[in-house]
Order: sequence, then C-alpha cells, then structure tokens
Amino acid sequence: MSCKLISVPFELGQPVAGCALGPEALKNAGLGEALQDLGHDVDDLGAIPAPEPRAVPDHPNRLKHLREVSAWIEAIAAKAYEASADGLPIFLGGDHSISAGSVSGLARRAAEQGKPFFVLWMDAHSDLHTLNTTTSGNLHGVPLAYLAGMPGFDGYFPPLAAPLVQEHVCILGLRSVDKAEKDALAASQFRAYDMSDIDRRGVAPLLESFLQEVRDADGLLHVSFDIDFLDPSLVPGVGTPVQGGATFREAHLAMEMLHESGLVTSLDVVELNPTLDENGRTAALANELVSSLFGKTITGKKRVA
Ligand code: 4U7
Ligand code: MN
Ligand code: MN
Ligand code: MN
Repeated sequence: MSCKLISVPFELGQPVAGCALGPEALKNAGLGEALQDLGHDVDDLGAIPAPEPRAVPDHPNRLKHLREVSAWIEAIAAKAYEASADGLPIFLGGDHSISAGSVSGLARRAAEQGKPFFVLWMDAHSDLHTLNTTTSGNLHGVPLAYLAGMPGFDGYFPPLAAPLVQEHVCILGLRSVDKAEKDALAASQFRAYDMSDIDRRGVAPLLESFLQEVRDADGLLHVSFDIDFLDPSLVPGVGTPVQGGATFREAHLAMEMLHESGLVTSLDVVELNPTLDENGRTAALANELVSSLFGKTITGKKRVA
C-alpha cells in the first residue's frame, strides 16, 4: 500500500487552541515509521497551506470562522481529489471540519470512477448540524450534514460534486447528539450505532454488517476517525470529550476488522489536541490504532476476513 500523509493544520472549526498541532504530534509520535515498519510505502505530502478566507455572505446564525472553514474545505477537497488518483490518502487533522473537505474530494473521485463511496464515521458526536441548527456555531459539528447534502449550505460552503448516499454512511460510537441532530437522524437513512448498540451487540457484528455492504457493492471505504470516539479516560488530548466512549479493545477490534476487510481506501484522523494531551498518550494511542488499521497484529499472525 502506498500511504500519502496529508497534514491539515486547521483548528478554527472548534474553539480550543492547539488542534492545529495535531498533524505534527502524530508524525512526531512515529506514524510514518510505524506504517513503513508494516511494509507500506509512505509519502509525506506535507501540510496544506492556509488558504485566503473565502468570500461568503454573512449568515443569520452566529457561525465561528465561516470564511476560514469554507476556504479550507475548498482547499482540502482539491487536495483530496488530486491525491486519491493513486495511493491511500491519510488526512491528519486538525478539527473535524476538515473532513468536509477530504470526504467531498474523495467522493468526487469515487463518482468519476463509477465506484460507490462509503463512509465510516467513528465519533462520539453525529456532526449533523446544519448552519441553521448549530447552537454552538462550531463548524466541526456540521461536516456530515454538509457531505450528505442537507439543506442550508449553499453559498456558504463550496458546492458538492457528489453528495454522500445516506445508506452508505455508518456512524459508530454516538453518545452526544443534540436535539436538531436527533431530528435529522430520525429523518435520515444513515446507519447510526450509539454506545448502547455497542454495549448490547458488540462492535464486531455492527461493523461486519456494514463492511459486507461495502463488499457487496464493490465500494470504496473512507474512515473518518474522530479521536473522541474513544473514552476520554484513554484520550485526554481531545477538545470535546464525552464520557462513556469506546474502550481500547473495541476500537482496536474495529481497526483490525477494517484492515482485514481490505476495503479501506482513505482515512482521516482528527480532533487530536496535543496541548490538552498528557505525555503524548493520546497521539500514541491514535497511532497504535492507525497501525492496527494498516495491518499490525498482536502475534504477527494474519487473519483474513
Ligand atoms: B466533533 C456539538 F454541542 N454537537 O455542535 C456542537 F455538543 O467533530 C459538538 O464531533 C460538536 O468533535 C462536536 O458544538 C464536533 C455540541
Ligand atoms: Mn466529529
Ligand atoms: Mn466528536
Ligand atoms: Mn471533538
């Protein structure tokens, strides 16, 4: 596998300073070397340069850094489209608003290739606010709504070449869903699994049924890994922690299954805030899980799905 590391040092989609240092922290903690040790080629494409803020109209809702977020989405989408011509792009965030760009560029590429495009959104939050429903104004809470073509983004965020098919999106790990997001979920065709589903049914059957759909459709699979998917006791270095998150074993199993599926074609790792981290343990854990996604196993034995 040829992995392309794309750093996205952008943090204005959320309110806590430090998230822009995420890409460097992941790399300094040895992400590239770990992937190489697993036998992958690693091409570090460096950081996307900060674009000029995008001229967009004022929005009636109080949205934070709309012009910056919109510009970054456009720049990231262009990069994602370009980088996905060959190899496996890995976007290192940055806050989760960056996935509005990565996923839209990848979806455009998939559409041109005539391939069904699937997304696994691993997150405590559903990120399903529209620009009209967000009450925090923090735009890392809206990317999935935008990507799925929900209303209200026209003229503010860049036009989408290929909106996601809701049935092709699986949200895993939910435990913080705002009222408007609950309504959006209820009216949607997303697959959404909350922590209670994980408790009752387990990660493996939930994920396997989704992977089987991707396989049956001969689709491409993007994984958008918001580190706050994990329980905050494991990951102090995130800006929006929510108690009751995935355990190490649940996350590890998910990553192993993703590897064994052979279906993953791109990845985001987002929401790491190194300034909130304790001795780099959040970055180290994120890298450990990414390594599992790229083939690290406990004994070295290969399992095949
Ligand atoms: B993340 C929130 F109110 N829903 O809109 C909001 F709970 O990318 C949180 O998943 C959003 O970390 C979290 O601000 C976005 C809040
Ligand atoms: Mn998120
Ligand atoms: Mn989150
Ligand atoms: Mn967050």
